[in-house]
Amino acid sequence: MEIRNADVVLTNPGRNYVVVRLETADGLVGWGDATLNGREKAVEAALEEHLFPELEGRDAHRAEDVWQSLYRGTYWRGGPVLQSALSGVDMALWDLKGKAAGLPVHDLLGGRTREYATVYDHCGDDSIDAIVENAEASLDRGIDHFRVNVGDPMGDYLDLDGVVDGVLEVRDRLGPDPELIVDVHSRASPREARQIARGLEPAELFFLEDPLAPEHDAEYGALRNATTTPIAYGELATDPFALQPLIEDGAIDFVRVDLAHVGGITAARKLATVAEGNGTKTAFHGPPDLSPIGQAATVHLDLALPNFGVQELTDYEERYGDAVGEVFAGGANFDPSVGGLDVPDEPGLGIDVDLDAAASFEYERSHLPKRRAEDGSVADW
Ligand code: CS2
Ligand code: MG
Repeated sequence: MEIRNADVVLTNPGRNYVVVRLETADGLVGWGDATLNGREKAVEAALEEHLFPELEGRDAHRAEDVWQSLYRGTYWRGGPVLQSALSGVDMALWDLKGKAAGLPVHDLLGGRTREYATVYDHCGDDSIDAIVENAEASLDRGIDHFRVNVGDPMGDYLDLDGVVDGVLEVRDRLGPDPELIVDVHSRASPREARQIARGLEPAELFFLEDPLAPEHDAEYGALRNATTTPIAYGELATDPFALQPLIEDGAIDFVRVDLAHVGGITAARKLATVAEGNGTKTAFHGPPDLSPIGQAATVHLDLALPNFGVQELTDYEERYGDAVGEVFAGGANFDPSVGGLDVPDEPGLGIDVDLDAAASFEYERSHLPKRRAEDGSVADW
């Protein structure tokens, strides 16, 4: 199954996505997601100038060998740009392998261990009333895992008293049953993270998401020992092997890497297998800046993993109307009767891209918001 053509397509049906398209000599087409929010052009150049020339003529079945040669084999391993590019190639190779075999990707990964991937919904808002209303609307859609961030993410989001008191009030209003999640978005210092995690113990969170940034990896063990609040970590991780010691040491409870940033299905699966051995579960990143191809790849892996924990939900139609659906057909679908995501039992990832529609939604330069503290210094967004 020789790789003949490799292309990258930037499209913006609501937000920017980086789509990898690999075609074999037999005319099979595989799709991958290489979106890196705000750095799309850098990934496009990495693919066109550096990764694609190495793929020409390679055997598309050898996903692991391609992964190794684009990761270790280039000496300059890791980093968000190169790992996102590699992720897109890796997903497209799994898609091709499934299409060649006539099997869905989750079958290639060992087969289903579950019928659907339980999701968590974004219910954060400015006021407690609004959060409770959002959560009730989610419950009506069959979802019982909610992310309940309190406050404006650009403002008082990390006001320590606000976040703890607000979430405790949300718990009070929603009762003991729903599973609650709070995303710190890597904004806390180690001291703040300990305070938030301990302050939130009475709320019995499902997990506290990404309390610390990757430069504080060494602090996760201390945080874990300081609190009973479960810790999820990893959406910023772009070197899978840097995360491995945290999993092995039991310093985190959920691995939430992003399949479009950590090195695709191949990398996320390696980490999940390490995690299985010590009872750590997965909670893979599923934000709107992951394209439906990335979402489909993630759900295929969710369905196959014995240690799946929960899947972050993005509902593209709800957010962007019909536009995303005009470019991407198929992929993961949400089933309200179970509150979970599933993928069609079609060969490969089960998703298709309409290139004409993609071209009609032109890339628009944008980047993540920049945030400054009250004194004018740069703060983490
Ligand atoms: C967030 C993301 O979904 C999440 O958990 O942390 O929306 C994050 O802000 C974006 O992926 C950044 O590109
Ligand atoms: Mg997050």
